[in-house]
Order: sequence, then C-alpha cells, then structure tokens
Amino acid sequence: MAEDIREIWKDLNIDLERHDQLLEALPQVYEEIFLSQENRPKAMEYFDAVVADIHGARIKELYELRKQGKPVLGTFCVYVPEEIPLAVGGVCVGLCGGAEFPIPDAEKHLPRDLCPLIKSSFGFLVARLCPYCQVSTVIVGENTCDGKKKMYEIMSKHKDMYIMEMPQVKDEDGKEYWYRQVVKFKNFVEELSGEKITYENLKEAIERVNKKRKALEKLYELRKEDPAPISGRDANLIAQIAFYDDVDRFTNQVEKLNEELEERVNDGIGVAENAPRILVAGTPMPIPHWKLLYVVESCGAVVVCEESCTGSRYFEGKQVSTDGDDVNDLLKNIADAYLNTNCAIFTPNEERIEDIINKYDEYNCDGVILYNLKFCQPYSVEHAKIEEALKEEDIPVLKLESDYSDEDIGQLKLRVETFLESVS
Ligand code: BJ8
Repeated sequence: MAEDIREIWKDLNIDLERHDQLLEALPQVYEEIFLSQENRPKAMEYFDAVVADIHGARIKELYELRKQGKPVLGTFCVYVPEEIPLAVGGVCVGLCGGAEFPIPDAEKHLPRDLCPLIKSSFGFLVARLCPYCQVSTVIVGENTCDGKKKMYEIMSKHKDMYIMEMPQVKDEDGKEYWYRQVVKFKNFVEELSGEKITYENLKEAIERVNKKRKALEKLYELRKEDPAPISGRDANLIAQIAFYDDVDRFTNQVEKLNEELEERVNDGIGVAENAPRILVAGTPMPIPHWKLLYVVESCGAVVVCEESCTGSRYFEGKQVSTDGDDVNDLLKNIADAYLNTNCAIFTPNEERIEDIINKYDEYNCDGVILYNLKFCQPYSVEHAKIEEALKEEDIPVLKLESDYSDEDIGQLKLRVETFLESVS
C-alpha cells in the first residue's frame, strides 16, 4: 500500500494493525465470489478496481474534500438526501457495515442479539477500522428502526452526529413532517459548510443524482432480459458502490457498462442461460455482505433483481423533479421522491407488497427469496405478511434469515437447492 495513503489513515486515527488484518482477507474472497465468474462484462473492471482499492483512492478524495471544508457526511440510510450536501460541493458516504470483523468490538457496548448491520456499523466506528467513518465530518443518522436509533445515542458519544427524524406513516401529516426534516437538514448542511444552498446549486445536484439513478434504472431494466446479461452479484456490487463512489464518475461507468450489456442482449449473450430467475427481496446487503447472492448463484440460479436498499429501493421512484421556482420547491420535490422508498419501518407498507409482486412478473422470475438479516424485526414481521400475499398469487417463495458469518453457508445452500428444484 502506498505510503501516502498510510499517512492519511494515520492522520484519521485508524488502528493500522487491525486495519491491515481486515484488508488482508479481501482479495481472496473477491477472487472466489467475483473474479472466478466466467464471461463477465469487460466494464466490470472499473468496479473491480474500486473494490481492490476500497480504502485508497476514494478516501484520498474525501480527505481532500474535508480539508477544503466541504461536508463529508457518513450515512446509514437511503432516506438521507444526498443532493443536499452535493449542492455545496460536499458528499454523502454510505457507511452501513456489512462485515463480521468489527462485530466483537460492537458487542462490548451493544447487545449480542441485535441486527448485524447495526453492530457492524457501530463496531467499525468504535474500533477505528473504517476510513469512511473516520473521514466523515459528521455522521447523519435517522430514526428508522429501534435498534438503529438507540445505537445512534451511543454512537454520538464517539462521533459528531446529526439525526433526521422519520415519520412512520406516509399520510399527509407524515409527508409534511418529513418535508420539515428535509428543510432542517438543508439548514444544518448550510451551517456546517458555511455556504448557501441556492435554487441553482440544488437544481444542479438534483440533476446529477437523477442521472446516476437513471443509469442504475437502465442497468436493472437490462436485467429483465432473458438470458440476463449480468450476474446478480455483479449488479448488486454496483448498487453497493453507488453509496460511496464519486457521483459523476460512477454514473459514467454504469452508462458504459449498460452499453456493453445492450450489445450482449442484442447478441443473445447472457449469464447462466436457462437458470431459474430469482428475485431477492428484503433487508439491505451492504458491502462486503455478498454471501446470499453468492450462495443462490452457486446453486445454479441467477438473481435478476434485488428489492432492497442496496438494490431497487436506492433508485426507483426517486427521479426528483426540478419543477418549481425556489429552493423550498426543490426541497419539497426531494422530500416527495424520497418518501417513495418502501422501508419496513413504515406502517402500513402495502406498496412494498405490490412492488414485489410486480417485480416478480416484470423480471420474469421463477421464485422469490425473502431475505432477512437476523434480529431485524421490521422486515421479519413484514415478510410473514408478504409470504402470505405471494402464496395467494401462486408465487414460489422461500424465507431466509442470516448474518455476516460463514457458519450457515452449507445450510443456506441446502435450502436454496431444495427451493430451486421446486421451481425449475
Ligand atoms: S430505508 S431498510 S436503509 S432503514 S438496521 S431496518 S436491517 S434492524 S437498514 Fe434500512 Fe433505511 Fe429502511 Fe433502507 Fe432491519 Fe437492521 Fe434496522 Fe435495517
């Protein structure tokens, strides 16, 4: 690793010894899950390089931004509007922990029977293992599920934090409440950066993020083709990288990939021809939680869509309108678009059920896997209801629950294999 990045890590107070151990395991896992796939699109090279240098070049960029006084905001939820810091030259960086490594550090402070995403996110921060956490000027939490919001109270002892309040119901009151939170967040970003958010800079930020989401929309559109032109794990990796890469560079690379995939579709080239097509719906799968898609695809299926915040919920329904005359109109448009995300913390959340059923048809699927991270109550309770709705529609469904450890891979494989036999 180049000396200059080590200097940056040192300056960010990273625990260098343990950080080295954390990064050591990555190349082998990546080789096994991603690089060993046959016939991958050439344009995946960019995304491979991003992961190979996961704590390198992008950290340097963020470090420079912070030095210039721009807000670098660590986030844990797709509800935090990235357009707002972008308008003043800052950035949102998704911090959701997807690794097992820092969980023992978190368990010194938090209960063991808690969602791994919460423990991993917290562990990365307290153990000083994540340069993205360390480089963030402030971490922006949001009061979504109970576990996260109580964890933020403890996290705020270790890092400057700003919390967005969330409504629980998407009625008129909920919408109004959420809009006020978006306005407050804009005021906070102005104060932090010392810069004014104007109609012009916010409109430009909206257009840039819309372009990124359009590119992802197109990528998922192409996955509807049969055979699918890209594997589920590759497409999902791109959705994970969307959370922290530079917005314009990322968009450009996804557009390039889409061009290549269009050619593949025209030439009838795809991955896993005649394989069962699976929709995975459920809790987020933050980087490097690649286990589930890897298991499903190693059992001979192809994942064609993820109804997840590291998937379709990141971009669908989120083309923010630029109609309006002033900043408040644009903030209203942002608030409205973000409220289209069907998170299980909302009650009721019927739109999510409809969305999953529609996706099953649109992506020409053979079955649905409802995936839940252990101890996530909002999704596990909601999945009981969704399972019933899918069965009523005669849609084959499998409910799976897991965490970040490797211990249950054999058992998961067995269950997925049995499910695939029943759908093919
Ligand atoms: S919009 S899904 S990113 S809150 S942390 S709810 S897995 S127990 S992450 Fe989320 Fe925003 Fe909703 Fe999406 Fe469950 Fe774990 Fe809570 Fe989680």
